[in-house]
Amino acid sequence: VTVSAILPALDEAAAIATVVQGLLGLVDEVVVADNGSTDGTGELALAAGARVVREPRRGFGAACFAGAAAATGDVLVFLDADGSFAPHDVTRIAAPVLDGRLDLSLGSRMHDGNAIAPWLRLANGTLGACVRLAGGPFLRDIGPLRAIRRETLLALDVRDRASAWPLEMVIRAARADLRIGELPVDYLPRLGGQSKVTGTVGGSLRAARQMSRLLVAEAFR
Ligand SMILES: Nc1nc2c(ncn2[C@@H]2O[C@H](COP(=O)(O)OP(=O)(O)OP(=O)(O)O)[C@@H](O)[C@H]2O)c(=O)[nH]1
Ligand SMILES: [Mg+2]
Repeated sequence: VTVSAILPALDEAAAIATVVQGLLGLVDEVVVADNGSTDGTGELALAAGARVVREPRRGFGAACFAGAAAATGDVLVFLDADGSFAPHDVTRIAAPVLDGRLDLSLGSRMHDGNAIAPWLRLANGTLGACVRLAGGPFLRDIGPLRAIRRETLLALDVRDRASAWPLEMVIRAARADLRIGELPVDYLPRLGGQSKVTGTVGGSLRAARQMSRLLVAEAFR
């Protein structure tokens, strides 16, 4: 069984080489899905030993999907490209999928020791409750670090190509009665560069709007 790490990346030149190098010995393939970076992220990733897939269509989900489509591994592990996750947690999150205990393994950032903004905590608590209402397990976080078999993911047919991609994956997995579990993971400050999503007001509002829209659509499905 082979594992591909997938890193959606938009202008992460300050972090990408370190993140790629930290993963190279741990997984079979590191795929960087470069979402139109203009700061040399793609070139740096290639030089660091990653496979680089270019996805011109903007959006977190578009990049994740392009990475998944191009990956050759049986199991895919998604994580942010900014250095906010530790390589040892990538191994820990992949393990339950590799040994067949879970279909979707999630990293939860919501535990003591991690600096989580109160509103991020609130937002993820709310999303966890929504997943519960959709028939899934109780989750403390809907975070980006997660592992799933490639075949399983493609069969879920996740449609969102922006910030609701991670939430939609979890809701579809719950609806399909897949085994979903979460483990606490470290959440580190980004290694450098600029925040695009929850570190900015505009990015947070955009993500919140996209996720609310998805939840409404799913409620009527
Ligand atoms: N492909 C793609 N990736 C994105 C986009 N926006 C953010 N990303 C990537 O998604 C990951 C998460 O984005 P961040 O900007 O780190 O958002 P965040 O983790 O909520 O905010 P920070 O606290 O600043 O790290 C990073 O790897 C980004 O490079 C986008 O539109 N397209
Ligand atoms: Mg980040």
